[in-house]
Amino acid sequence: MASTDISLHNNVPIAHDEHDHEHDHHDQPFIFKYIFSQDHKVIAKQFLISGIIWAFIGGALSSLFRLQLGWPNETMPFLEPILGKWIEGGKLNQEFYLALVTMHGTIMVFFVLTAGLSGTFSNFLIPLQIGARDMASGFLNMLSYWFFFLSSVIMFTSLFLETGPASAGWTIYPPLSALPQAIPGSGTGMTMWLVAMVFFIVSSLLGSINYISTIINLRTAGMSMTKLPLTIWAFFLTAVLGVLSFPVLFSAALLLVFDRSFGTSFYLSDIYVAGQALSNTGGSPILFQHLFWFLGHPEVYIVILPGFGIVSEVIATNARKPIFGYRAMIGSMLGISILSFVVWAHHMFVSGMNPFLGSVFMFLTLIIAVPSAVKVFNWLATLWRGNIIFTPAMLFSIGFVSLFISGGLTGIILGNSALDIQLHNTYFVVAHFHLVMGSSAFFGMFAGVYHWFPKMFGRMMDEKLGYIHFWLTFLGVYLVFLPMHYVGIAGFPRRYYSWTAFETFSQFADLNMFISAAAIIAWFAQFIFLFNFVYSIFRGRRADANPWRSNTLEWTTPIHPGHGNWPGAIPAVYRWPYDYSKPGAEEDYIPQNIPHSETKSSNLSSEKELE
Ligand code: HEM
Ligand SMILES: [Cu+2]
Repeated sequence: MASTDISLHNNVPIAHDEHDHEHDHHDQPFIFKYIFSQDHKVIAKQFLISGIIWAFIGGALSSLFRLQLGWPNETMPFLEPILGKWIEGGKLNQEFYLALVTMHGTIMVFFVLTAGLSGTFSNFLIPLQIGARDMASGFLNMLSYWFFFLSSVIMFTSLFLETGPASAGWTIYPPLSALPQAIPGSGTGMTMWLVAMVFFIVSSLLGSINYISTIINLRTAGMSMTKLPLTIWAFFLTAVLGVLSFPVLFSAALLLVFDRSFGTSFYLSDIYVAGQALSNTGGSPILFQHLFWFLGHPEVYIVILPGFGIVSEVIATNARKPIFGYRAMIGSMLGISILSFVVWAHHMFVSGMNPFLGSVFMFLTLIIAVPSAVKVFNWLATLWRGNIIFTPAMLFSIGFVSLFISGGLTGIILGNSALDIQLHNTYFVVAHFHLVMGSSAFFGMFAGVYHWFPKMFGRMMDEKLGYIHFWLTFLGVYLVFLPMHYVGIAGFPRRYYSWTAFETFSQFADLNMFISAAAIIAWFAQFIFLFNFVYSIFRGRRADANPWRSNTLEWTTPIHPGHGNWPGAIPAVYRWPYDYSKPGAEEDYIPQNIPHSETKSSNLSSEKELE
C-alpha cells in the first residue's frame, strides 16, 4: 500500500521513497508480487496475457465456423476428437454453430478488445505517462483484474456444458435469450453468460473509475491536460464511456435474468413456442435492443478509442514529427465520445421504429463521419513528409489507419436508414464492423504491444518476425473481409448455419471457400506473433532505456522499473509530448521532462516562459 500513499503526493519530489519501493518489491512473496499484485505494470501484463489467450480461443472458434461456411458439404471427422458430440459424423451441429458465433463475438468484443486492450494499456501507460507512482487505488485495480478473471472462468466453463454455451448472438436479443426452452444454448449457457457478464461489468467499472481518478488527480508537476500524450486522452475518454454505458447493460441483463427466472415479462409478449402460447404479455423485445445498444454503440468506441491513442503516439514517434492537430485530435475524440451516446438506434432501423425517429438517428450517425475524418486526415498529415521509421509497431499503426478508413466508409453507407433495409443482418455489416472494429482495434493492440514491449519486459521483440506477422495479417484481414462486402450486398445473411438450401447463394460457394481459407491462414499467422512474444520475453535482445527515441515519461524510468516506477523523484514536465525534429534542436527529439532553459536554440517564440 505504501506506493499508493506516496502516489497521492506525487507532485512533491520525495527522494527517500526509493528505498521503500525497492524494499517493498523484493520482499514480497511471489503470490503478492505476480498474482495478487497491486503494481499497475504487473496487472497490465496479467490483462495482456489473459487477452492473448482469449484471442486465440476466439480465433479458434471462428476458424471452426468458417470451416462450416467454406465447405458446407464436407464432413470433418478429424474434429471429432476435439468437439465430440457437437460434430457427430463430422457434421457440425446446427445449434453449436450458433454457440460458436455467439462465443466468438462475446470473447472478442469484451474479453479481448475491451479487457485485453484497455486493461493492458490503460493500466500500463497511465501512471507511467502521466508521472505517477501507481494507480489511485492499487487495490481496486487488482480487484478489477480478478473480477475479469472470475468472469473468464465462468464463460470458459460454459463452453463445456452438456447443452452448450450461450447461443443468441453476442447481442443476446430476447426472446431467444429469454426463453430457456427455445434452444439448448438458451438454458444454462445463457445463465452463465449473464453471470459472467455481470462480473465483467464490475471489473470494467472498477478499472474505469480508477483510470479516470488517476488521470485527474495524479499527474506530475507541469503535466496539464493539454500536455498529456494522446494515449492518455484516449484512455480517459474510453473509461468515461465505460462508466456511463456499462451500467445500462447491467440493468438490461438484470431484467433479462428476471424474465428468465422469475416469471416477469419485461421483454416478452405474445410468444408461441412449438405451437404453445406462453402467458407473458406486455413486454417488448425492442426495449432490450434499446438498452443493449445504448451500451453497444459506445462499446464499439470503447474498443477503438485506445487504438486512436496508441496509433497517434506510435505514428508521431516513428514519423519523427509532431502529431498534426493535437487539439483537433482531442476535440475529435471528445466529439466522437459524445456522439456515440446518441446514435445507438442505427442498429435498429429495421426493428419497426418510426421512420422519423430513424431519420434523426441517421442524421446523428452520419455526423460521426466528421470527427472520424478529422482524425484520419491528421494521421495522414503527420505521416506526410515524415522521416518514417518502419518498425513493426509503425506498420501496424499505418495498417490501423487503412482499416479504419476502409471500415468507416461502409459505416456511412449503413448509416443511411434506407440503404440499411437491404444491408441489415447481411455479411455487409459483418464486413463493416470486422474491418473498423475487429481488425483495426487488433492492429492498435499489436502496435501497442510491439511498441511498449521493451518497457514491459526490458527486451526487444524480433523485427523480422514482426514484419512477417504484419504482412500476413494485413493481407489476411483484407482478403477475408473485402469479399464479404460483395456477398453481403447480394443479400447473403449472417448467422446462417447453412446456405446450401438457397439456390441463389450457390454462386458464392467459391468466394466462401476463399474467405474461409484466408481466415484460417490469418489465424495461423498469429502463432508467429505468439512465438515472438514468448520467445522475446526470455531471449529477446536487451532493450536500452529509450529504444524508439520517444518523448514520453515512461522512457525516463529504469529499464526494469520497480513498484513506484521512478527510483528517485518523479520527473516534472515542461513541454508537450510531440517535440520531434524541432528546428535548432541538437537531437530530433526533446523529451517532456527537458526544461526549455536547456534547449534555448530550438525554443519557439510561443514558448517564452523559460525557467
Ligand atoms: C463513420 C463511422 C460509423 C458509422 C456511420 C457506422 C454505422 C453503422 C451502422 C448503421 C451499423 C448497423 C448496421 C446494421 O446492423 O444493419 C453499424 C454496425 C456496426 N458497427 Fe459501425 N459505424 C461506424 C463506425 C464504427 C466503428 C468505429 C466501430 C467500432 C470500432 C463500429 C462497429 C460496429 C459494429 C460492431 C456493428 C455491428 C454490430 C452487430 O450487429 O453485431 N462501427 N455501424
Ligand atoms: Cu453503432
